[in-house]
Amino acid sequence: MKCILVIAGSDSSGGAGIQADIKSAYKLKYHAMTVISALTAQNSLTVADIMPIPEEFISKQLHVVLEDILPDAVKIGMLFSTGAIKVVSDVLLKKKLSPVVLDPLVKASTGAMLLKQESILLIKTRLFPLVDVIIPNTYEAEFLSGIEIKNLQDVEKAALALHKTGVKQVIITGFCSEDKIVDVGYDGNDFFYVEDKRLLSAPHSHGSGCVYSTSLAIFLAEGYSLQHAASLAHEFTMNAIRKGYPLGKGSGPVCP
Ligand code: PXL
Repeated sequence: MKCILVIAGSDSSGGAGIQADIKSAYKLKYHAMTVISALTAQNSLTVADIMPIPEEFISKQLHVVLEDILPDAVKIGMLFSTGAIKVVSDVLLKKKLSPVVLDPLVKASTGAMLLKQESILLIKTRLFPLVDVIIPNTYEAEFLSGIEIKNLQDVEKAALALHKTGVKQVIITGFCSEDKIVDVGYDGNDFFYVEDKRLLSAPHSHGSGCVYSTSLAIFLAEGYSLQHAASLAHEFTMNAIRKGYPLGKGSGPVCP
């Protein structure tokens, strides 16, 4: 059985985080190993609280799993604390794991910060250079690069700025212009674009970023090129958004 190591936070409403990662992996016939970095108390309207898992215990989860099982792919989601960033970076330095996809989460769609203020610099300097791909959405790309994104050229500028941190490859997802949505990839040499029609309505999209990053890691593990994997992950995620269902009073979960 092929397997993916997911390092991420738990979403008590079951829509995003580890729960979305497990569903995506299962759909793509991968077993998911789940190292939990933080617990969130949330529903479809709000993240009410976050409890970071102590770094010693994140480290223990990682070491015990990796001592026994070598993953075919790694996806890193919400890390939140500087301790989590340090522990994950240390493991990536010591173990040869690949492909490693990092979703540099900053904020939940409902507004709560998923990355502590003091973690922002550390994730860029310590973790970015150790992963294969980062997949910020447009907001995260602006936030992490300091470049305001108004048009496609700005997206490219932000991708180049983020690439300068030492990360090998960057995909900025979900840039919207008129009736189109574009994911912009930069593989270290060239740009590529995954273009699609914007959905007229996407009321239930909670967890879409998690579905994208987990499926991208799996498609890369299956041997597809970055561009091909990006287009398959885009398609997989759009389908999950189309099939999202109403649950709770806010945005319901996607359905991978
Ligand atoms: O969708 C981003 C995300 C990822 N991981 C966790 C989350 C959220 C959004 O709420 O709670 C744990």
